[in-house]
Amino acid sequence: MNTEQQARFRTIRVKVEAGERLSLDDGIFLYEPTVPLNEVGTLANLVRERKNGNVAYYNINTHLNPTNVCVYRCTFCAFRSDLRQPKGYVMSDEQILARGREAIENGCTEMHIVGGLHHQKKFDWYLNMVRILHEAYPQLHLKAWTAVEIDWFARLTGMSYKEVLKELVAAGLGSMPGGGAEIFHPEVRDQICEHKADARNWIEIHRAAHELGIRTNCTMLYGHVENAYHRVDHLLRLRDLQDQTGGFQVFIPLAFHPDNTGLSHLKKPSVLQDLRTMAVARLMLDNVAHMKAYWIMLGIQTAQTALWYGADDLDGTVRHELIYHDAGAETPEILSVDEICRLIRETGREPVERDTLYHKVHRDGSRWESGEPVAVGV
Ligand code: V47
Ligand code: SF4
Repeated sequence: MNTEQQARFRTIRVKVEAGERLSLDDGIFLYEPTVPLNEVGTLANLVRERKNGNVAYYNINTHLNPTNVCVYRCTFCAFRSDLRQPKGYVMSDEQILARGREAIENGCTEMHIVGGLHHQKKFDWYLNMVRILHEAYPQLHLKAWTAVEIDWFARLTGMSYKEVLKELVAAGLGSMPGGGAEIFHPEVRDQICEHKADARNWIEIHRAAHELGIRTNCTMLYGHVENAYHRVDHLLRLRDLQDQTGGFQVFIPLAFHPDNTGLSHLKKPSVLQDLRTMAVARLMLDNVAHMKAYWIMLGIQTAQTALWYGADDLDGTVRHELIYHDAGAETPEILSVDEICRLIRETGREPVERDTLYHKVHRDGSRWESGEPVAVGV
């Protein structure tokens, strides 16, 4: 760093130490490669430890992608299929219920459900899936449907976002995942997913969910055609909504995986970019309690390192993940509880099992119950 940059960094450090907010320009500055990653990481770790101490959270979860057939054609997506392509599939109710049974037998507390927007399936198909799973396995928390899917259901039915969400909650929906956010700025969004829900739709759906008491997650897909300005702008839009509602539980930066996508000429982001993005996000999103290092897409070693660059959560044991594995992720398809705890301890952090809503999980043999909310500092 030159002298001017050193002075700028000192000002940012003072702000972070005092718990003051960083600006758009501060965030863009922290992305400059000449600002040492270690310094940004150390600042992010300060906030991480202030909020979450030495704990690293994980959960025991499974994924369900009921169909990969999708009307949209996001250029970054390797998972989707056309209606008549051989790789297209639609799961039956029996297959879906079998996944629920398998989840319970394996001690899962959560099922993460997202998929394609099938050309011929009505809202009732998606709604019924939530209902049958919830009726059969009421203890399994259903974290289901991204804002892109909620927007699609509203288009299919003519209902408002809140009406759609209320029906899903009545059927058994527990919370919403953070997917579909990609990059909000239209300069990027128009290039990678021009047809699906835009930034305004995404934000309004999460606002509607928060107003109904539904907790949600938030994400950012980085490492493709966006630049530092687009990333920090995205984080600030999330921070603004969080100021208004407080409904986001965790932010998950999603590293782009190019294999088998319309952007396969791009390289996947480097470990340095992964760690810097985690750290800058931790620093900008001062009002979000948790940062998730999603090991499936970061790779295990980067996810472990990220626990010292702002992250306090490794997501879960995960079974049946398809979206990243279709796009070239080389991580295993599942980690055992022993492995995930060992990986956390290896970093010097203390593993704690949480449920989807960030309550501690207490286990007694094959039985489990959610306990107290995890403590989060300011
Ligand atoms: O919206 C799709 C991303 C998202 C690729 O809320 C890709 O706890 C990288 O949102 N390379 C879906 N990313 C996954 C998601 C998620 C994952 C884990 C936890 C949670 C949570 C949410 O996956 C999509 C898109 O942003 N995605 N294709 C790809 N080739
Ligand atoms: Fe469809 Fe989602 Fe893939 Fe976009 S990211 S093409 S909406 S499955």
